[in-house]
Amino acid sequence: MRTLPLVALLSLVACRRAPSAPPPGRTASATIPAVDAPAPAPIYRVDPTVLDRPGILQGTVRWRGAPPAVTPTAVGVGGNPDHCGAAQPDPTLVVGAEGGVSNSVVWLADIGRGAAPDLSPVTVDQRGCRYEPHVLALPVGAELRFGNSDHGLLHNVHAYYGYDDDDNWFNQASPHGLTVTKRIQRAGVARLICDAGHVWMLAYVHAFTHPYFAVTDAAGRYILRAVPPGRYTLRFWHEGWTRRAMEGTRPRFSAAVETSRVVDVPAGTAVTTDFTLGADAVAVAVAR
Ligand SMILES: [Cu+2]
Repeated sequence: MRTLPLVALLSLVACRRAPSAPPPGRTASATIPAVDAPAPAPIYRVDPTVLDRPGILQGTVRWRGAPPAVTPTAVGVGGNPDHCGAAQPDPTLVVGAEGGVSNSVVWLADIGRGAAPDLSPVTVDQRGCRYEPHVLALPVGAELRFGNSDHGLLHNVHAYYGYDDDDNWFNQASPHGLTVTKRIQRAGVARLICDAGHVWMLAYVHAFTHPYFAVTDAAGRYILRAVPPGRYTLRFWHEGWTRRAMEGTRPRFSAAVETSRVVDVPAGTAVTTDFTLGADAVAVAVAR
């Protein structure tokens, strides 16, 4: 089912952004307005009265062309090679057999009313010296639980809000067999790294005040259900995949790739918006 013109195209150049500064945008061509400067998110209220005939927003994130080679990180002496092996894979870009890009996040940036968020706990495991999953999304108020499945190995979860190391969330030792729980209190993106010598360990936690978000699966698919009819700003995020620097032995990657587009969701209708990523680190949204 499609409700938007095929030609609607929007492309935004990826850029590094501060949490309070939305990325500058540029409209290539669009029959639906591009979003240059998203407005601040409204206060979200649970309101069943707007859910009589909800719609669905769905789509796929695909890689255009051949995926770039990703560089494994060598596990040095301080990284417990007896547990973690000689090298660990780069977690940033995962492209499936059909070109689907997992670990992208898609959400509604400006929804004010709708369904209640699911506050079930979400678990991230530390297994094989990696975070599983690598990208998580959950609502404010939900519990984030950390497990450590690496027998005999101490991890240390250090969480920062944003992309730099200057806004501490928590710093928590995570021994094998112990579950650590943190409640999500702030919307936005946070970054998890390990301070126990495992410099390749990296995860992202996206938090929202509403339930309208999704992380793409192994086929690159996302789906937002129970969307009240209306016009929304659909936001796309991928963490970025180019190594730009080493911080000691820890790799630091390029800025996240982000874009937005305006979508109309008619009552009782499924609307499809796909996203394409490429080596030029530009995200393109196409309605179909
Ligand atoms: Cu660790």
